[in-house]
Parts: sequence; structure tokens; C-alpha cells
Amino acid sequence: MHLCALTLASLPADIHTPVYDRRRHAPGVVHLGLGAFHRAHQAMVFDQLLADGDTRWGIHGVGMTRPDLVNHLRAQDGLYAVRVADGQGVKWQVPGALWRTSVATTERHDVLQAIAAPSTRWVTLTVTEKGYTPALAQLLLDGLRLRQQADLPGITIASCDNLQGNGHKLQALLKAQISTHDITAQDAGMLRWLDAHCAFPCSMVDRIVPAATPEVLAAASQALGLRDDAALSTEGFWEWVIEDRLADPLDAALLQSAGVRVTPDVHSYEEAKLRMLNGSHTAMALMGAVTGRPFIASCIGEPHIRSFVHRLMGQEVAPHLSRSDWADYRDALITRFGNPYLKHSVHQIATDSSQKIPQRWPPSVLGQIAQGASFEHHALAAAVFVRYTLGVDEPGQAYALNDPQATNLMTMGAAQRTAPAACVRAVLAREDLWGSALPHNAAWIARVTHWHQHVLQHGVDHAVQQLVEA
Ligand code: CS2
Repeated sequence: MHLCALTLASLPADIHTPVYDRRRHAPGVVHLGLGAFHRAHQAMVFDQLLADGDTRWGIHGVGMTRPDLVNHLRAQDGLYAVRVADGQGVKWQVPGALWRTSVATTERHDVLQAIAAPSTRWVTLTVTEKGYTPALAQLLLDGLRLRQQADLPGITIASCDNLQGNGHKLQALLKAQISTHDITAQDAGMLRWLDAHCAFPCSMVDRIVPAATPEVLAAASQALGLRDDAALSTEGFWEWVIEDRLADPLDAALLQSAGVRVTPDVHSYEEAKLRMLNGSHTAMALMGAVTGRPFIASCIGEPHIRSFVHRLMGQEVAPHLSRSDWADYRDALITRFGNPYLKHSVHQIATDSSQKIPQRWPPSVLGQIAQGASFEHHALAAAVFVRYTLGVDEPGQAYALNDPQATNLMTMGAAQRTAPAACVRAVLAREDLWGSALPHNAAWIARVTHWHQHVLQHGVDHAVQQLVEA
């Protein structure tokens, strides 16, 4: 038997389940990007608000492309179990906030109707770095235009992807989409309506939620006594910091009551998270992929990699952060990375590296350069990225690059066997990865080339060891 509305009552008593009515009200939130992250993070915040009696936080979840997850969730009435596990303990919970689901590619009309529904007050997004395309903008605009035409109130549209200034980026993308052609009077009206009635707050979201594995699904059926094809595993820690710029200002106090931080200054949280957590993640993921270590926990469990990550954050990232409690943040991150319950695949995190590196590494390198300080850890990480594009790990196992730039990167990367320095120069010349300044910085190119040679000759572990013992 499956987990679903009918079987919910049969769950063991220690599993936290929704006690509110999930059918009587229309959803108030449309979420685009129904991946693991949203379901174990924001959906659990909204679950809390629903449990507190506010019926406006049910979710219409939209899978952007693949129907398989949506099909599983539909068969389970939007229910799924989340294992929350770390050094503090293990518990299972079934959040109940997901009320409806659609797939954007095949059910576009339903998504537009959901955005335009009178009950909708928020649209939240986790569509990944590469998801910010004109097609996304058009989807949102088509839905929002229906709202405007029906004279409905504006809404809060909250980008929650790992991009600096994500709210500004999303707003700019929508406006650019309206302005791609000669602006009609109707377009001008839409631009005014967006400015006057919709809010695009920036937000930083944090919780480590790996893609589910067969082991997690097996643990779920053990714990629930029911099959759950949409179960997830996460850590106890979660953080959501959102800019105090909401279409309905009264939402601020509500979100705060559920543990969300609502503040005028999201920037300092964003930059610390992107460069410390995500920056370390990408470095470890690439190291793990090249050395053949499968999980983040297997990487941070190695003393030399742990020391590398500690120093990367403390010496090269922290000096450029506005968040003053960075040392506590760093130490907490190292513990979180080591969480043995999270089998967080290095290849999952290495996915889309070309889209992730720009937010995660160059700001710290540029900060160090401006201060005449060392950027050796980032240079080694960049060298490992070049090595990663070979598509075969040090023990000899081939792997695929899962990246919109995969073909380009692998073509460039293949040259490192015969012309390593030229290959490094070609990869570092790409402004889409490194920004406009680094590709012209001779010292940066020299140090990445140095570490790349070292990695090719002696391996990643040897290079990391040498750097942390220096
Ligand atoms: C990770 C993030 O896959 C990745 O790129 O770095 O998903 C990370 O786990 C989350 O941002 C944590 O909040």
C-alpha cells in the first residue's frame, strides 16, 4: 500500500502528519520547480503556517519538465515523508502543504490558471540557475497578465534559487521579456502594474536536501509501513531569509512566526551562503568526482579536504563578507557537510557547475586580488574543475558531465592530455564562468596552471595535502 490521504491515518503515532483540512481551500502559493529542495524546505514552512490555522498557504506545485515525480505525488495525493536526521536525532514527518500539481511543459494552461487564481498570493521559484530563461519569464507574464486583466491584486514573486540578488534578477528578466519587442500600450500597462502591485523580494534559502536514493525510499517504507515513492531525507537545520518587500506586508509577521527571517538586508546572508556553503560544495563535489569519492560526507571526512574547506572559507571567503558571525557559520557548515545521513552525491552537486561557479568562486578571488592576498585554494579548486572536464576519475572510471555547457567543456577539457596549459587558458578565458576581470589576470591564470600541472602529475589528494601543509 502507498502513502496517500486514505492511508495517512494508519501511520505510526510518532510520525508528524497534517491535521488540517487539505481539500476545502484553494492553494495560495504557486511553486515553480517541484524538486526535493522545495518539498523539504518551504513546503514545511507552509505546512507549519497551515497547522497554525492559516488556510492560505496550500501549494500548487509545478514540475517544470519531467512528469515522473508529479505522477508519483499525484498517486499519493501530494503527500510524502521527510526524514529529518543529524547528530540531534532522526525523525520522520509528512508535510501536507502540497495540494495540487502540474507539469509546466504539458499543462501550461493549468499553471497560468493557478497564477491567475484569486486565491493565489505568492509565486515561489526554485528552477535552478539555468532556469532563468525567456520561457520562464513568458510563463509568469502570461499568468500575471490574466491577473491584471481580471483586476486581481498583485502578488509576491519570490525567487529562491542560489543566485545573488535573485529577486532583482527575476524582476529584470520579466521586464526584459516585455521590452524585447516594440512596447505596446498594453505592455506599458503591464510594466506599470508589475511595479505597482507585485513584489520581487530577494531571498536566501538553505537546507541540504539531496536527491532521494533507493536507500531513503527503503528507509521510508520501513518507518511508515507504507510505500512512498516521493520520500526525502534532509538535515534538521534550515534557514530562510527574505527581503522585507512583500506584496502583502502583513505576511512578514506570519512568516516570522514560522521561523523565517524577514529583513531589509538579505545580501549579507546571500553572499555568505553562496560563497561559503555553495562555494565549498562545488569545490568538494569536483574533488570527489575526480578522486572517486561518492558523497560530500566522504570528502569532508578526509582530514586534508576538511582542512582545505576550513581554510578556503576562513582565509579566502570570509574577509569579503559583510556577515560578522562567519566563524560560527563556517564551523557549523563543516559539521553539516559531515552529516552521515545525507548521502549527498558529488555528481549531483557537480551538475551545472558552469552555471554555479560564477556566483560561488570569482567574488572571493577578486576580493583577495584587490587586497593583494592569496587565492591558492580557489586556484586549486579551479584546477580541479579543469581536471573534472576530462570525464574520467583518477581510478579510471568514466562519468558524464551533466551541464548545459557539457559539450564545450569536454571538448576543451580533452585537450589537457596533450596541451594542459593551453587547455587551462581556454577554460579560464570564459567570461560566462569567471566574469570579465579574472580571464585577464595573469597571476590567477599562472596559479591555476600550476595546480593543474600538479593535479595531473600527482593527483588531487597530493595537491590538496601540499596546499594545506604549506
Ligand atoms: C548545492 C545546493 O547542488 C548544489 O549546488 O550546493 O543545492 C545546496 O545543497 C543548497 O543550496 C543548500 O542550501
